[in-house]
Amino acid sequence: MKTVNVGLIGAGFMAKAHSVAYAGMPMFFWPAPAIPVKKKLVDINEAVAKDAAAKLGFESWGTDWREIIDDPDIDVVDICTPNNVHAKIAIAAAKAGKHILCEKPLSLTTEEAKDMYHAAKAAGVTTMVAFNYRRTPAVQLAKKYIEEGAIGDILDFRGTYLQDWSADPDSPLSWRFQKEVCGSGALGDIGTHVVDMLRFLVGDFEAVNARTATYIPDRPVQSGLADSLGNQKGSANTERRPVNVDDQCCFMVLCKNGAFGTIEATRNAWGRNNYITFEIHGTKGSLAFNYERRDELQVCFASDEDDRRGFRTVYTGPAHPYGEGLWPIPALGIGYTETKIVEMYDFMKAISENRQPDPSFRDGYAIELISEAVLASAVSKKWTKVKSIEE
Ligand code: SOE
Repeated sequence: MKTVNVGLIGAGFMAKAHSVAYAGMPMFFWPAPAIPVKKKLVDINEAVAKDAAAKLGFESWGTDWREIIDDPDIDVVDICTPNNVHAKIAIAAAKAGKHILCEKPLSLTTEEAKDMYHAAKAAGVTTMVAFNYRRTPAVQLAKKYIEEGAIGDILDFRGTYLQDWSADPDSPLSWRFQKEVCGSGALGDIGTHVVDMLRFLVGDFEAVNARTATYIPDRPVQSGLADSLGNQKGSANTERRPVNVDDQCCFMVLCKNGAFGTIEATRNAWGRNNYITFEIHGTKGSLAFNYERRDELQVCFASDEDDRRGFRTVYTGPAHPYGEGLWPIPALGIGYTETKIVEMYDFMKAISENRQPDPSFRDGYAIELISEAVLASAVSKKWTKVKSIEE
């Protein structure tokens, strides 16, 4: 069976998620399209790199990402770094002929996204952006209902991604609050996941009208290298520095097919942990999903008898997308790990079939163009057209 040698850059939460998925994917999907081999892990900090490589099962480690690019044995470059270095690593990887998996959002700016897309296209390599939530079987089932016309023409939709890990004003100023490193705040970090899902389900966005807000203008400087995602609180004596990105972002969307929607993202919603939801209303029915109950899809059909009409729950299982690899009885329950395992399956399958998967760098670039329009609209306070991809 074909093996694919992986070089992973970064050693945080995502490095762990991807490493578990590389190991687990062939245990779920057999025969696997390719067997990932964890060759080398790189992090700028030597101790962190050494420790992560041992813990996550990599054969070797290093401190310079160019070691991975220059290594002829590496087939896949997996980018799990903060957003500000995605572009330079991805462009170098493409030029070296490596396939690329990049964490979301794709880049800091649309210019970077365009360059990444063009570099990968010119090199003919397979690319994927790690928007894993669309791979939840219930989300794929929603797509199936829509494609089959089961809910008719889509009229409108609403999507949310609500978290509370940074709602406390004393939670630290990680890189996720510094524009130079992250590009945007709640919008890029979590809003783009919902944009990806709704773009996948409903279609391309034409224009947006947005409002963004920064609720906590400064935060305590974080100590240590790892992003603590709110778990390390500053004390009264800790130096505070400004936040220059959005804590909350809400926007209306007009799709190219005429559907209208709203999308909301915040990391300041006390009580909401990973509250990714959508509701889609069509001329013949509705669909609703909540990631906190990720094995369920709520469906309602207008054609039901008046006295029976209402949302029913479909629990995903072997009859549903990815069911052949996941668990054998509906509602045994999948988790975050399974969404990443499925992501790795689709990525390895695309590599072995020499094609682009969804979402590829082209989709990542399209989402950057949407984010750019959202941020521009929040300033102009006007409807703003989403620019087209420059092929
Ligand atoms: C932080 O908000 C975060 O880790 C995001 O960056 C991830 O993409 C999301 O899946 C979980 O929350």
